[in-house]
Amino acid sequence: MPITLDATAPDFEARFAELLSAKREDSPDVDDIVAGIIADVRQRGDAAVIALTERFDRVALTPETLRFSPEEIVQLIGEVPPAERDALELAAERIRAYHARQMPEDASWTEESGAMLGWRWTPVSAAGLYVPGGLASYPSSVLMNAIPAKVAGVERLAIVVPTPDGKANPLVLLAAQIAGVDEIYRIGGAQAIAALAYGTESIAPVDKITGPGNAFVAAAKRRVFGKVGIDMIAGPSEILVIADRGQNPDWIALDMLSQAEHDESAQAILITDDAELAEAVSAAINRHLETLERRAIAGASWRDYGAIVLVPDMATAATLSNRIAPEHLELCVSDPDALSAQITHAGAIFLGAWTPEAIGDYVGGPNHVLPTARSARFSSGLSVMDFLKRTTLARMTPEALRAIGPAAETLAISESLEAHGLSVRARLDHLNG
Ligand code: HSO
Ligand code: ZN
Repeated sequence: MPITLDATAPDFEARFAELLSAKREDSPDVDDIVAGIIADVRQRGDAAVIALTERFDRVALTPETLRFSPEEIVQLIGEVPPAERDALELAAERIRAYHARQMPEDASWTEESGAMLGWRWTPVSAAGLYVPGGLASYPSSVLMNAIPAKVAGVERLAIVVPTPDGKANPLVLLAAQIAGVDEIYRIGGAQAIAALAYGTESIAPVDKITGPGNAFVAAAKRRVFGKVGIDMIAGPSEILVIADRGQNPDWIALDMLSQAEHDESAQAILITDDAELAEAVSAAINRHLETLERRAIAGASWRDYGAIVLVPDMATAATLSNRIAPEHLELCVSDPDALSAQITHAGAIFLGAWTPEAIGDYVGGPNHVLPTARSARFSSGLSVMDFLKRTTLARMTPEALRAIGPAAETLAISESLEAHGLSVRARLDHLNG
């Protein structure tokens, strides 16, 4: 049974602390295997990738067929029904418009001395996007990863997606095409991450790798970090709903189940000041769990990690929510704006009863790659920033060097870095004739 907590009970702090520290993912230790795979790909390139793909995906490839050909893509994409194509295009348009607004401005200014300072943003040249095969092969995630990269100006965007037993997902290919992806490779696992990071004869290396994956992919991303940039290591999905009296319990139940159905380790939590609503939501969840297609997954998530927290007021709800720092936060309350103003840690906020979290997963516009496992305390969802770098700019004038150069010289001497000091002194001496 999911737990029910009462914020006014004497043992609440202890039980809430337990909820916060519950370890939801026991990721198997695959690091040794992954290290071996990466070494193999670095050493043997295409040959290693091909052998590993044959072993894990049961697909026989050649250097020529590692990559989907334009003809294959056109043919597979042709299978997608118009309604799904239209929906993907609408989603892509809205995600593109939202992320275009995130583009940061360059800045520069001139001080009185004539010194100029500033910074400039430039995109990474090449990015690689991992798309899982099988159950979690989400076309929407292709859009969420690829569009920010393209909006940021990434020139070369490559996708790797495993095709177990040769089966490709046409919707994934269509999403890639709509997003403007340049290359698609039918490889997956740690070998795909290694190929993207180090390159092979047929796959040019990239500078940044994003996208979700299983424990092998996560371990590989950790290992190639430093050689390339990575996004985050995403954990199982989470939703926290804060609701007050008068809300629709059935809608709330479905919103909670929408994240619970992702993963047995997903977490859905309700915080409310209305015990009757809590009862009604719990009953509605149980009712839906009898018929939902993914009831086995959603049911396990709800049973093992679900929670209902009763609070005396909405201020307490906000405080507890900030301690949880949820990936998704729904404010199903009469005044969502007032409550939202009190939220300091959350990946994404959904305001009011008319905003199911699923809108954010697909068509709202904001990114659905969000910080999980309380990392919203210190990080943000995927954005154009993940594909941009900031370069700082400085230009001194003789007057500026006269004004601030001596302090640099003093600090250089105090750090025993003589050449540093002399590089400034030589110019100051020149100025002094
Ligand atoms: N809610 C997931 C993303 C997703 N939902 C993809 C549906 N498709 C991320 O937390
Ligand atoms: Zn979702």
